[in-house]
Amino acid sequence: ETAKDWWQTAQFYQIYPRSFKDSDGDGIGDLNGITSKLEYLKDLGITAAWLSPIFKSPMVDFGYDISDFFDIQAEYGTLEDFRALIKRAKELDLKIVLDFVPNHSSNESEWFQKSVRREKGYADYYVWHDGKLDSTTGKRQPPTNWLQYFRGSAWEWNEERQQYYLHQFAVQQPDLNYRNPLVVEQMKRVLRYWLNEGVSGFRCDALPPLFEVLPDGDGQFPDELVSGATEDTDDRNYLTTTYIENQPETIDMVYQWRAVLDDHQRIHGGNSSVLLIETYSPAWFTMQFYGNRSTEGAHLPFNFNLITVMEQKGISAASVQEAIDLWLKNMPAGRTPNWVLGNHDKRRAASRYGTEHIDGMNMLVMILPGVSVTYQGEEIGMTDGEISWEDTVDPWGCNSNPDIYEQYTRDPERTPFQWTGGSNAGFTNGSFTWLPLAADYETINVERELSDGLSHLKIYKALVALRNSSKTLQNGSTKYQALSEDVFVVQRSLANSAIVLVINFGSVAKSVDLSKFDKNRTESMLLLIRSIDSTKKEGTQYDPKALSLDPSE
Ligand code: ISL
Repeated sequence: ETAKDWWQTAQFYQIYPRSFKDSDGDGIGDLNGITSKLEYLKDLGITAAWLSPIFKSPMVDFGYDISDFFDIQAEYGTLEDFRALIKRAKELDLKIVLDFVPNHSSNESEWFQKSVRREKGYADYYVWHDGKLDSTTGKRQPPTNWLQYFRGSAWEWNEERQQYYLHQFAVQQPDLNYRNPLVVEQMKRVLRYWLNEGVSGFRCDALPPLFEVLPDGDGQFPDELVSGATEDTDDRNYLTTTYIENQPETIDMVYQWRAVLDDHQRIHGGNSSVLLIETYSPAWFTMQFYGNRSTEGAHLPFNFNLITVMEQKGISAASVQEAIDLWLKNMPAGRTPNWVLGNHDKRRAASRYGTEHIDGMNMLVMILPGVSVTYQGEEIGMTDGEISWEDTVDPWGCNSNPDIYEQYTRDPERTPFQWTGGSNAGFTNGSFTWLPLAADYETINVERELSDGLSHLKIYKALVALRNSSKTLQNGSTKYQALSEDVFVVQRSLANSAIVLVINFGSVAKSVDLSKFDKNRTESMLLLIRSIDSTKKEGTQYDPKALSLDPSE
């Protein structure tokens, strides 16, 4: 057993900077706010934090539309503030990972402005096309029927250049052209720049749309087919995404970024830095990001199966088993698995799974082998905010209408972090918050949960502490099984020790016979049950033949 590198046993935590902590009273989270809360993360046992984008941006997509990849958004702070954050993190031995948004820039980026004007070196920085003429009306039409993620066409006419440009996200997020070597090199410069500022790696945004299919000999792209997934012709699910997602060149680009990171370490020394890949793709594509026999790729392509499988099939022991199988049975040998319950694009875990399941799900991701990733607020069981149409700011929501926006908007999972039960949940000293608070902040907040006996936060802390210290959880073998429709069990074991998690997803009490699950090892088990520090203490004696579980325990 070779020693594990820091990222292989990391406890990652996603910070959404706009909503984490405001230090200057403007109602918008900022870097100094984050720095002031690094001790909180340390106290939780977090070992690495990933920050959603902090770069200069007109904030159409709240930082995922970057106008200067080498500068900090002024409302979040300055480069000096960022350096202070990195310095404090180093003192606390916390790794900081930045968001890398390679697919597109903001339309306010200098690169795009120059490209519109066809300036030398920039003319082909983006994906430009003349479009086509409708044979009957003679009118100009977009080159293809391709749809953007945020509803509507993926092509926008530019009056000045007299061409269409491709945008797989909002109109204000033109897609960079990765078939242009200048773009490829420019984006590697971005990686090197922030590595030199002391970051420990990158979460790479939106990989599926990085490349599109090559045009034919006449420069024409193919139309997508009607997929049948929805009747709504603006919804991306109306069409297939065969030509605009998951192209093989995308995998190779990630391998090139990995080489940038490894080269940096070879030249400058220090710890390894990581690549985390955001992709909602089928396993055959996702797993390639890890690398192959000859080339290293990303350290961790995110595993979203505990989100996506359960969105489709609901919460049950069987769907949990399916989600775990989907990763562990497809992952190439020798790679590190990971487990994600939520992020800033998905409904809050506590709202999606039900508040009664949040402790069980946190236990699950922390007992499973490899890395777990927590989205800010999951540790206290934050729930979705209720955001009216009038208050809606997410472009995906705004591109719909008052009747259907709730299907699309991502505002509910982005409400300000709940530090206290006081004014504006302790998020800001000012009176304004950029999104309304979730209604439950007076009961669900850090201050209260740190003092309450059996809170989500206390359970979370106990779990992370166990994970960080337990060789069985770090190196042990893994066995898991749905014992019935409701009861799921995971066992990690190393030599003579075993840690077992039993979850009852059902709404009635259950008696479970664990001896069927593992005949040989029913004695020295440390059982993790929801009531980790109250009635059922670690190491308490249980009858493995008749373990009683309360509903949702
Ligand atoms: O949100 C999604 C599923 O719920 C995805 O379709 C999402 O749009 C996709 O995974 C890309 O997301 C990332 O890039 C977007 C940005 O809006 C998201 O916040 C980010 O996570 C564009 O940069």
